[in-house]
Amino acid sequence: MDAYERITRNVSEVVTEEEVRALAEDPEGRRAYVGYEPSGVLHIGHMLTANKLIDLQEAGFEIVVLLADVHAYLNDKGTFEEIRETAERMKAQFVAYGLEEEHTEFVLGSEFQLDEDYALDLHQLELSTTLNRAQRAMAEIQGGDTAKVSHVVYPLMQALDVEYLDLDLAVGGMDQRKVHMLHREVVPDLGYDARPCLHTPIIANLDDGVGKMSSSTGVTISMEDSTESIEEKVNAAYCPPTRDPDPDGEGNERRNPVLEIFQHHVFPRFETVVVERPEQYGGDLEYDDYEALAADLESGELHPADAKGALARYLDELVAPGRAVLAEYDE
Ligand code: NAL
Repeated sequence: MDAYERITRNVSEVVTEEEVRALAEDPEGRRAYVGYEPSGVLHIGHMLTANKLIDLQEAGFEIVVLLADVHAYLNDKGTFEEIRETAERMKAQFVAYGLEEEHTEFVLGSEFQLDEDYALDLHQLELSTTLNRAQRAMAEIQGGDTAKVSHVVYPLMQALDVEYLDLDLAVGGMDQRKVHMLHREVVPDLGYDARPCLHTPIIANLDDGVGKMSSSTGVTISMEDSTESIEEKVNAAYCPPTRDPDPDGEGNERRNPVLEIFQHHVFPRFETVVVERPEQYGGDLEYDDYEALAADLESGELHPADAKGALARYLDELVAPGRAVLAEYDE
């Protein structure tokens, strides 16, 4: 797999292909980043962007993980003290998940977002951006029902951070794309270069294959899940014998979360995937890539129940190191 292929595999959007191709030609030492509002427990959405960071590390990138404490505060996620504490836990779970520590820099937003230069640049963006534009950028990120002034400051800060962290590539889920587009539109006015972006897909809810899997609205998998609870959730998952009919999540069709997790979480992290089956049902099946597994599910060669059994085992393996970290914190 060449660098460009590795950098862009499994992504929903590349902005722009030309700019990312230029990075892929010389990826050594380039800086890619993701930002997260600190939360105490990593869930499958964090793990998905982390898989992309691991791809980027393998391609030679340095990774910056922004633990966006000020953003979490602006999005009403708790007191500043509480948020700081969860940031530490989050960092430990990312390292356990597989980000190489020697090529990953963890930065707290508050380390630079409270500086004078930053505040003045932010105020300049506030002057040049309409309320409507900022609110649209925030629509998919905002928590709570009532829009607060903080919710329009938030995307402007995120747009500015890319410059302040001296980054070459911004990575985020599709829910971040409007903020990244805002970044590309507004930072040139401050005399900064707009940066290219990669957007990863949002996986469907496990239980019904609709919408976005998140802890607030549906069944998700997190580092808090025991082996048994992963088995239970995966066994109860919606798994029609068809491939994803709507890979970019643009429509309202029900999707196949079991296949999506195989594609985005299992195959990127394991060379081969073994589906265990008793001899009387044909014995074990082995897959080197997602396409082959999806084709077998579609043809009926692979039964959804067997696919789910394998999925639960691999997810458990991915979650286990983070689960151990959380257990240490709870002691
Ligand atoms: C991501 C988030 C917050 C601040 C950021 C700053 C720079 C780059 C990325 C950032 C979190 C993200 C979320 N908006 O919804 O989780």
